[in-house]
Amino acid sequence: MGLALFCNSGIILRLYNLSMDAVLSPQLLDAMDAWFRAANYLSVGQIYLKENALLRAPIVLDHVKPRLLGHWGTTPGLNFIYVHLNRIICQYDLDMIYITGPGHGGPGLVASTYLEGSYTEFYPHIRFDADSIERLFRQFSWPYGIPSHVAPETPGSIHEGGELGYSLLHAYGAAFDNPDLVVACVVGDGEAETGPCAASWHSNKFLNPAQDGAVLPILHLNGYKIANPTLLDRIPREELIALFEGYGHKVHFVEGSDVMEMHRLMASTLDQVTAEIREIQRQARQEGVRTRPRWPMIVLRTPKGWTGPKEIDGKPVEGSWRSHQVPFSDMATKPDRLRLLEDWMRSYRPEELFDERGAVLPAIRQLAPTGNRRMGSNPHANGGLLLRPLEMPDFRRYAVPVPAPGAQIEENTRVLGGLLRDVMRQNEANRNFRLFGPDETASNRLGAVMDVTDKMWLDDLRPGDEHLGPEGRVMEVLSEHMCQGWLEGYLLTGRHGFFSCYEAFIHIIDAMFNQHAKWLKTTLEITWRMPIASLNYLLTSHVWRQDHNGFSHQDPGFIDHVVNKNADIVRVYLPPDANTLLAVADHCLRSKNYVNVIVAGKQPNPQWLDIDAAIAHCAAGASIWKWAGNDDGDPDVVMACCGDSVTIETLAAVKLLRQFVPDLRIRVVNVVDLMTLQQASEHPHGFEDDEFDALFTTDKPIIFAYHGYPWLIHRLTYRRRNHKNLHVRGYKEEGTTTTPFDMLVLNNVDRFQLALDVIRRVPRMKGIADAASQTYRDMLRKHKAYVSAYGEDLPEVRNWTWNGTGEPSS
Ligand SMILES: Cc1ncc(C[n+]2csc(CCOP(=O)(O)OP(=O)(O)O)c2C)c(N)n1
Ligand SMILES: [Mg+2]
Repeated sequence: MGLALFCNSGIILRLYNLSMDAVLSPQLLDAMDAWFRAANYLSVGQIYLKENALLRAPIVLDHVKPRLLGHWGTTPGLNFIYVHLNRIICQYDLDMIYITGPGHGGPGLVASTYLEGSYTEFYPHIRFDADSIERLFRQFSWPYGIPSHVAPETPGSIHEGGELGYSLLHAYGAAFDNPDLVVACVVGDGEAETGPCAASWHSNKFLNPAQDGAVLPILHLNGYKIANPTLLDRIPREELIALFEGYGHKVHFVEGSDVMEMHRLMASTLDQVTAEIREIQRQARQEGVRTRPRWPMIVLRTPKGWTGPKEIDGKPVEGSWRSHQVPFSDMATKPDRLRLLEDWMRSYRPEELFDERGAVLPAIRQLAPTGNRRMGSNPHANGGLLLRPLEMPDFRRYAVPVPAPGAQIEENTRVLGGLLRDVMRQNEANRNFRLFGPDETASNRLGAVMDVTDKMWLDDLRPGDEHLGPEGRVMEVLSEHMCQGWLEGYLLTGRHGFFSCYEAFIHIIDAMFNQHAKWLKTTLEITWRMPIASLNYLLTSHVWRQDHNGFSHQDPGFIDHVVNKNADIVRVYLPPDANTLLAVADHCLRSKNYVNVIVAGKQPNPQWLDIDAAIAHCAAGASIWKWAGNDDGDPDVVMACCGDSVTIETLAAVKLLRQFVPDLRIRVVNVVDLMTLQQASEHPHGFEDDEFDALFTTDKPIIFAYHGYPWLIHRLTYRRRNHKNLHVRGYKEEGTTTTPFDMLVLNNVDRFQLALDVIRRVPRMKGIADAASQTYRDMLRKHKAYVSAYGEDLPEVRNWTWNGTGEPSS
């Protein structure tokens, strides 16, 4: 029969159906091994060669890339797994995607997606001929070519694997609500030492076998990282088994270095784990079994750099950390290495893999599944293709009535909870929306969602447990990494989500945010990558209202971190009240390809804008609150505010000033969309200079009360005409467990300080500056004495209102 056995032909299916021992017929075994050799050949070629791709001549220095870049060590293992997954996809008609934690094995994924034909469909200039293979080699790790990792450019990838640790999380995120999907996930044994990866094994407790897909973790125990052995390779076997059984898995070992033997072992093991996955799903789906299953996983132990050079200069390379990147270089000074490279590449017997023209032999290519079953073409790995917009209720329905500014008190995030509850309800049938949070959904006042869904929970329930259940769409686990990673995987496969988190602790995922933002930025330039839903953060329990916790919980710096990223990707909103929060959240949930950061408190807060005014304000991004000021178009001072707590403070300062210096003309500007402050040339939301000047003037003092670190406002506005008159107050790392107002005092952003700032900066107020300073010092003394004695703020602070008339009064 030879190699001409095609994956989807009846012949091969009959062949597959033989008994376990004969799972790989000699012919199939040979064909799969040929694929493995071809993938390895193409991987080495990408790392080393820019010419003579098919070794039609002996390798000379000119054929070799001047800079040898890439990672060989992990690659043969990834190639080996790929061809075996192809076999089970064909055999069992699986809908499968492949996530590779050691994404530095990029050449392997490029090679395999090339062999299966999907690469050429995305990149038509890379065809099946010798010139194309040369182009394929040359472009790898080459300026303006392709990156060395499994980056967005790589077909079939939702996981670049550059920053290690998140593969399993992405895999589970992809599997949620995708009942027919199997996500094969390679976890590097080095990657497995990272904190996020260590936590992520618990993800199996959140996978409902009835309604979610399956994840097949494959721990790639190649024994080494860059320069060291790995812990999991060196611990005793019983400990390794106990560890993963302890995480709830059934462990299958595939171990060895004899390639043919390993093919047989891997094939029979994959048959077995596929049967186990199917049985778990059958029991859950047909018999209604609701207990948490023991999902299978594979431990694949192969030498690092398998099939590569055994030794260089008397030192082991295969089976050693020395194979991690490029096993040998310095070809210019050590010409014998050209022979080494040639011998290595010829060991894959290219003459058996490519025809005269350089086309990969059909017998190899046809081992691949067809169409969207190819892992490089699976639409789940290009999630925008599957994205359907959320069904959104009209957010105006949740609006808080605001008869007059300040007349009403609400907890802003609780109002948002109503909207999220109905987003959850309206999309229940589509199963494409989930809420993520580290144990804080209720604490963050979003508990209304629990009226329509539970928190996902598969394990034991005890009396007193509330809102826990296996169908729950609220994902709570005390790991910000897990929330973030799941959500990314969920979004990347074409669904929607919302992540609420304490403001200070979102920093835990700074690095994960970085990677997601980089991924999104890159996809903007890849025409075949369809836009996905935005990653939406609600940061609450924020710096100014950490009443229970104190200094450790006070950190508004995530915003500073976020604005470093590409302006096409990041958006930051600080809605001052519930109606603006509703308008912002509605916008974010409908948006695509952004990271939206919303900062909003959960404590009782005066409401400023009715829903129509809120919509107009959010559409503008920043505007003059005429009802709060008295400038008549010609202010003495601009009092700007951005953030809910500091907006209250600004208005309180305005009230004081209007009482004590009634002829002072004050303009109040509120900023809800932080990025309006930046130049239009720098951010799509940035105001043109004229727009900015129309709010902030070109020459009047601006006292800007900002929610976070004050330097950020300077950073965003340093090129504005009136920057020289900008004075920013914000959080300056002074904090503790104290009263809400004392927090503002400690950071000099309290109403008295703001009022004093105004008096000091408006030239014609000079005459009263000394008296005002004295009054300020007296007030602070009174405040400090009171909070020390009574443990709460002064009555006039606690009971402060704007008076609900829009007009300040004493
Ligand atoms: C979070 C993180 N820390 C460090 C690195 C640098 N790094 C790249 S590869 C690697 C070793 C990875 O070892 P392993 O996961 O075992 O992969 P493999 O052996 O398959 O190459 C390290 C430390 C990284 N990419 N990400
Ligand atoms: Mg390793």
